[in-house]
Amino acid sequence: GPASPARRASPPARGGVGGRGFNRIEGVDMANVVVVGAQWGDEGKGKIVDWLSERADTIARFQGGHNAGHTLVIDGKVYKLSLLPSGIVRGGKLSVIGNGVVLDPWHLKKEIEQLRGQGVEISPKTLMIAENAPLILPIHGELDRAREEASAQGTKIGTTGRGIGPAYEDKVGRRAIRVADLADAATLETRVDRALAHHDALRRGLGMDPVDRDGLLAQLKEIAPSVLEYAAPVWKVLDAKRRAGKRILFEGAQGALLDIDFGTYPFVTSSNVIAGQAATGTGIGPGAIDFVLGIVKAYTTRVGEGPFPAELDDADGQRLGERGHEFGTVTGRKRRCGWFDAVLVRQTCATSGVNGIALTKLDVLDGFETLKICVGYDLDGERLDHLPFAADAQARCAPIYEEMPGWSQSTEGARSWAELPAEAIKYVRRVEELIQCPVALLSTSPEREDTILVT
Ligand code: 2SA
Ligand code: MG
Repeated sequence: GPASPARRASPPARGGVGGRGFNRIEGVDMANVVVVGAQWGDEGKGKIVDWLSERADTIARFQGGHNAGHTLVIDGKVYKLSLLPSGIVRGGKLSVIGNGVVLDPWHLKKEIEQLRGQGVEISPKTLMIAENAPLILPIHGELDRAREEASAQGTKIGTTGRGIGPAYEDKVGRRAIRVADLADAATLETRVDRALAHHDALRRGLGMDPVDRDGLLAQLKEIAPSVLEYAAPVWKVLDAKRRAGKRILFEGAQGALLDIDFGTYPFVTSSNVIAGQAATGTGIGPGAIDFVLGIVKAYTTRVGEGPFPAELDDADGQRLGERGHEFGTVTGRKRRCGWFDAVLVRQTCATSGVNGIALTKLDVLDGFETLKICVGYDLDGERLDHLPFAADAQARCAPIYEEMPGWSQSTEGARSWAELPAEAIKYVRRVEELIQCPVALLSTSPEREDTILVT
């Protein structure tokens, strides 16, 4: 299998193969691949997903909403996506938004118009949206932001303010308005009334005005055709694709440490982010997933609040942020930076069943005299090899570091192992060992060609 220890024992392939394709990654070819961020998001999924999407027939989003932010650079053109699957910018692909996504119809319309303005063709043949996907309404964003503002320091989540959490709450609370509901005026009214009975009570508690029911209904009726045009039974479409042997790429957003169950709760997003969600978030069985690719940055970053044991607030952290251009694409927020935390990545590789990782932004570590890797936590004198769930314990976890010599040469743009200094190769190998998962590829710059495949 792709993760077999025997394969890892062999030395790395010499001589890069440039950007010629993923066909040389064992297990990724001929497979339905799930791409997940294995840290707190911003691991560099965009480039990898774009690369893989070229070889896929269908690209599916399965969780999150427009809180994601993928930047794609294709032939020198920059495309910014936050809701639509990355495959949309490549012709001849089907892009689907699964039921696991929370969909803001107004944002959808805006993103489609923006991409069309850049020459991207989007039609119901190239974009399908699950009829059972719940909607994000303006009231969800309002509630999200009002709660954050009302929260005392220490309890703020640092959300993107896009209404993600409140929309998922309504889904689980069985009062969401779903894509299919837009098609029938009577259903829509019933659903809106049900949702507002809840929201008006909440808003009163926060000192907000009640929702303008008729205004909301009018807005929904106006936007409905823009969504319904793309509505489809996505599970059925994917089932047919699967039977026809078409390759499906499942595109994750955020990162596994933001997972609602396995992340640093409550400082998480409101969806399951881990790989299993690719199945429930689209309506395909787990057996359809052949390979899980975890995207891992060579150090650690986090946006928003919450625990971060390996965080640096010194010159090293500053340097990682500057060299790595660590600012969010969605909100422009400065990201918190720290050393590579092998404990957390080992954990996310386990919970997502990662078969291989793509290690990104190695070049950001160029020039450090000494590098540190977090290999365990000290909790009140006891050594832990995982992050406990209890918040008080998490807060007291002190990182245990292992030091490695850095390298002075530049690895930026390296396309083969031969171009990497020995210390960089050692670093990569140590990462593999510690996370108990093979490195399937190494990305050394945002350019697609600057990638080393480990075969
Ligand atoms: P929310 O808005 O309810 O999902 O916020 C809850 C927490 O989740 C964090 N969050 C993110 N952190 C990093 N990246 C995110 N999205 C983009 C991505 C990032 C980008 O997928 O790459 O490039 O802008 C993302 N989305 C949510 C958020 O900071 C809160 O801590
Ligand atoms: Mg991002």
